Amino acid sequence: MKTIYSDKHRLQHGQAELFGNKLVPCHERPVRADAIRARIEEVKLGPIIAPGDFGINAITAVHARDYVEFLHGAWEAWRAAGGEGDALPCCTPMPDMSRRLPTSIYGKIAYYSFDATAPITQGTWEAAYASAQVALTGADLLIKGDRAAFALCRPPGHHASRAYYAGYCFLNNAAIAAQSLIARGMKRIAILDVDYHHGNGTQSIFYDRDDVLFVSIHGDPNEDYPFFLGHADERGVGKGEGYNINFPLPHGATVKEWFNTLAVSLEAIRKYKPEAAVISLGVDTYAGDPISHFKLDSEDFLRLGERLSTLRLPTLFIMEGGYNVDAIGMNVANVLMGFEETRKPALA
Ligand code: OKP
Ligand code: ZN
Repeated sequence: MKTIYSDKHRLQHGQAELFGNKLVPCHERPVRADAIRARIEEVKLGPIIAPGDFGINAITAVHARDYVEFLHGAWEAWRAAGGEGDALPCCTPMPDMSRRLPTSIYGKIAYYSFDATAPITQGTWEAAYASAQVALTGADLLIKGDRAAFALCRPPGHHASRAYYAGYCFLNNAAIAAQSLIARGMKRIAILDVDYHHGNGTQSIFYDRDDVLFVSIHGDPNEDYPFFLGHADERGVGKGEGYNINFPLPHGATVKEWFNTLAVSLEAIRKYKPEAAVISLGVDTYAGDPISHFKLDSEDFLRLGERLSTLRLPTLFIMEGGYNVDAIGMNVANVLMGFEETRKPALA
């Protein structure tokens, strides 16, 4: 399968994120994508290609225009207002407050964000835009008949919603890709989010829709980020009811439980009969991940790829999380190789 990759990911290199009670070096850093790319080359997964440009409209099909305009100009406004270093929010509005957009850039940053883990830097817009185009190029390959593609997106996307950024994410690459598959004629898309963290943004974007099924396996939001979405009783609303499926698992979940949950997820996807699958691929389920609590080992990622191939669907992999830089390349490539290996037709 082809990998879509842009060097522009490097333009997102924040200095620090708020982690517990301290500012620590960002977990989401450029070397992540470099390590994945290097491993893809090493195992000869297939050609690595540059993204095309599918424009801004494919992005505003998912995100609010005012939010996109804010992201586009945020860093300059921050600098013009005397902001130093990267832009981080100081607060976030609560439900009993007004939802009026402040005129101050400090207030705007608070208005459009949900936490202080996604620093806006000089290159954030350009990197996030390129990351979305990487995803859109993957969707384009599927439309043109490729059976699978790997969008090596960075920054990731699944925590970003229609009008807010969060958790290292600015534009929701998986949602943008899924929406473009629909716009280009597909009737039903299944998004399976296997990142350790719940894909709150993706869930919210498609919550009232039945043309995109969202299924997620993740750390229980009682115990883990993003805390305020990801519970099993969030099942969708209106005609979207029944088309949002969450599988929260506790910190101590075993690998066996995780794969059993994957089997149930795949069954739900089969029942939905989608035309394509979009996989929000995070490998922060790895036992050695510095910020997560599941226990998958590198071999388990081969198995994950094999299981995903049993859907027999055109499949677009969208890179999300994974923060053990020494293992991220192997873990991601294992998913993709496991997928490719088992979809080869059996020898007669
Ligand atoms: C992004 B993705 C853990 C704090 C975590 C933000 C995590 C963002 C994860 N104590 N803060 O889903 O991999
Ligand atoms: Zn994650």
